[in-house]
Amino acid sequence: MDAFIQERGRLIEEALSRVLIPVEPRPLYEAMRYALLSPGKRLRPLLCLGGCEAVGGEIANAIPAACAIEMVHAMSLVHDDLPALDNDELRRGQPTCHRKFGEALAILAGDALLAHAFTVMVEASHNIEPKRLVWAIAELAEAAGPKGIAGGQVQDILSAGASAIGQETVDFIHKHKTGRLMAASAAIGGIVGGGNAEEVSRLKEFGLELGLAFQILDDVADVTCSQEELGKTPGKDAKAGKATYPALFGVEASKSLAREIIQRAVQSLEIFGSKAGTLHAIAGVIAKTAQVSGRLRI
Ligand code: GRG
Repeated sequence: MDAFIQERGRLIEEALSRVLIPVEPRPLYEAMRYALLSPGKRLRPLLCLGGCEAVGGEIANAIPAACAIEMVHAMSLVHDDLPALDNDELRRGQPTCHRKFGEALAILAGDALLAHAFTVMVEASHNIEPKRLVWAIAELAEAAGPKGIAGGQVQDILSAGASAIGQETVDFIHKHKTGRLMAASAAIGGIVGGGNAEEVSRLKEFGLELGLAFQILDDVADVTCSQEELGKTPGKDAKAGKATYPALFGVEASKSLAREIIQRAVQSLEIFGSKAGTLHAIAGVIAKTAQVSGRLRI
């Protein structure tokens, strides 16, 4: 594991532990904390810090936004696991939020995480110019909504079990469901770090392509990994009749396509030179799982 990433991971973990100090109603905070603080890779907050560094920004200024992004991600996982969606029992190696707290509390914890993410982003971002903060908020909101995660998830549901779903639809789903939040993560880091429009746009291109490759590899892992390795139930995509890269092209071709996409993604980082070190390291870790069929570990 890259020491660079490890160090930034520690900063994120510490900050996350401070964003949800429990008050009343305690059970709501408990469910929110359970979803947020369970052991995830913190890939999106890392992308946010990496984007900030790439434009020469101070990473302390990107920490509140990085926490907000992880809150949105955690919320999407909680809702994804619900009986009405994936109906999963295991997430991050632990019982899913609704299994532990019941469905009503899990739905509300997800809702509260989504809303509170924006409070965290605004309250703690004292050093960010208001215009930049509004820009960053708009990016995060768009990545979560119909043009992002929610839109991708609906297309995913509509496509499950349907015949003749091709690569174009799968790319649409992956880019919306996964890519847009990764794009926003890197871009928001660039925005709060003081980057210009061109730099932010390159960070977005990078994150979107990386997100596509990441989702392809996540789908490969669903086919090739055990429950212990995944921390969630494997084989669910095939069971649900989902169109994925492994279903369309097979495991080996999917891994090599993911590698090509990552190569394309890092080309967007050229303008940042050595300042994009963290982003290169993250892309490198993801690319490595394209060589072995393992679970992505950061
Ligand atoms: C955000 C408004 C809003 C609604 C949510 C349920 C839903 C709508 C969307 C589901 C999105 C989803 C779960 C996409 C999969 C993305 C993905 C690859 C998740 C796994 O990411 P990792 O491996 O997870 O980074 P960890 O646990 O490491 O954080």
